[in-house]
Amino acid sequence: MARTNLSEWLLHRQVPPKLAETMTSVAAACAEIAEVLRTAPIEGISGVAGTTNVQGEDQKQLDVVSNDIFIEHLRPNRHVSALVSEELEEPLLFERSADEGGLAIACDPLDGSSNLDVNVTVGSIFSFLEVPADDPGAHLLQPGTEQIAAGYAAYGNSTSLVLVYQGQASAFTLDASGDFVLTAATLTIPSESAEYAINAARERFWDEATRTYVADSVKGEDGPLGKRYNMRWVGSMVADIHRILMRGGVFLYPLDSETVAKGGRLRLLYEANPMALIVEAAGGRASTGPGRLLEAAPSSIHQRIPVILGSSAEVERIERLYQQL
Ligand code: P6P
Repeated sequence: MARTNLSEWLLHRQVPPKLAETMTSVAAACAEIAEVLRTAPIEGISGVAGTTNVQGEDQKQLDVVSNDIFIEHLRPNRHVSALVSEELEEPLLFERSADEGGLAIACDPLDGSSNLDVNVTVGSIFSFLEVPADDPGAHLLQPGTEQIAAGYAAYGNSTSLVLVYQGQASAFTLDASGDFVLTAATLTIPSESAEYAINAARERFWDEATRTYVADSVKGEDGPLGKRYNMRWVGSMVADIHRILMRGGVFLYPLDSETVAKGGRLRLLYEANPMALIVEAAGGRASTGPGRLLEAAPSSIHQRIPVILGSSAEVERIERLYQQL
């Protein structure tokens, strides 16, 4: 099979040079993170950093290292005006001359890092926004529909890179030479599925819609949904979403009685929005429960949001429950 690499894909998709160069910078950061993760336990850097991030969560050393790698690759890129990161309380603004800048990246440099010390897939999630080069910091709170591209890297058995641009999501795999090789030109999520991903230990906090959906799924063939369901929960969003992109399913981190005060568990700008853009491009559906996720208006760069996304028929089923209950 003729091999297409990331550079050839960017040309083929006619991605504008500024964005193409920036997607290349992010891909290079992900390739470097993959390399660091591969031997992290030997280097003794899989543990906690002894610091907490803006969310008050213990930072892993690799959270900080991954964030630094993103900065190292984006600072020299003259098109990038700003970086929003889960690991940075405030946006990082880069000094650019009058004819430079115009792009911002919102990222979670290393998502799922609580899985690092048990060698479970983790990932980097990123979103590309256009911002005025002369005042980038004032224009970062854009709804997900405004993203000009998005993607994630999944550091698993192999390193996958998924990118979405103009309504088409593609997947690449990192080869031994450090090049990303196209392995799926167009990702499509089956509209029907029988696999849901939720942290079932949170049942006591769930709202009625979530409780009803999961209870109906557990009833299997004899229940109202008339088919046998399976459950998966990796505890790493990138791993769960990648599985859904590859074979369908639905991912739920809904608003519940414990997370309602914070607006949800997952972050809007750099976890939910990029994943929602990818899922919708693949024919899936992305919801907050009551509404379309990509239309949520951010109020702060670290805002949290409920996330229900994946196979369209399953997400629609859940949305109908939110309307009824
Ligand atoms: P819980 C990882 O910390 C993360 O942000 C996502 O990657 C993952 O889906 C979720 O949190 C796991 O949450 O409550 O099951 O630990």
